[in-house]
Amino acid sequence: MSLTFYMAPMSTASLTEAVLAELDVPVEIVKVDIQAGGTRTPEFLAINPNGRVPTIVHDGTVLWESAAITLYLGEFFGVDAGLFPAPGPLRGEAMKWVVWSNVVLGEAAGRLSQSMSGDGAAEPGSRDYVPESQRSPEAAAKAHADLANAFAILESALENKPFLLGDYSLVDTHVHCFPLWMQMMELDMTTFPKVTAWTDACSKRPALVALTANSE
Ligand SMILES: N[C@@H](CCC(=O)N[C@@H](CS)C(=O)NCC(=O)O)C(=O)O
Repeated sequence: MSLTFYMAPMSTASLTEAVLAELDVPVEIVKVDIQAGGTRTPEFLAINPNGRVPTIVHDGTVLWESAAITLYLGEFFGVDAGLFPAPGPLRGEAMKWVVWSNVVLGEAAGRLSQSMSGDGAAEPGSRDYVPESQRSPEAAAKAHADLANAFAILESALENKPFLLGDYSLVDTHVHCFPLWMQMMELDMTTFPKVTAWTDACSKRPALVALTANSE
């Protein structure tokens, strides 16, 4: 089995990094320096024409988009590891939450980050960088409202269960990275106590604690 993971620290690739840490599968890690143009070389664009990380190559199959990667790794390695549901209704729930987290929650979080300057905002040189002149309080307020709405959905999903599918799964590994990112951006999360407690519980998973310790 061969598995290569193209990543950059503190990027969307952190989601895949967390999923791989939970799965504990042998992986070759290739660090790509975004600021130095590592995502725009002909070699990298030949693997991922979007020029973005995360990207994985598993036994010759190239995958990009973090949600697709989590679902693929879940299906391939996670079912046997007891971290991802077999095909059936719970698998559908897993697909729903992972895709939603990228398309709705992550999209709003990305807009909020782009509307801010300083820590948490995309660095100059990144494709996602928005120059100061193009940032506006209106865009920030809209991103904030959309994010609050997404967190409210997550808060009510966690009303009666500790994890999104009941038991801990790769869905939690993936989705909790978004509120974790917002915590790092010092977003006030006090109105979402269940999301905060769940994010903390996910971060305390031994594999994720070890991952954080190794990357410091
Ligand atoms: N929708 C993609 C987003 C990936 C993405 O935006 N990655 C950024 C890092 S956070 C990137 O690789 N940027 C490269 C660049 O700016 O050149 C996913 O979920 O995988």
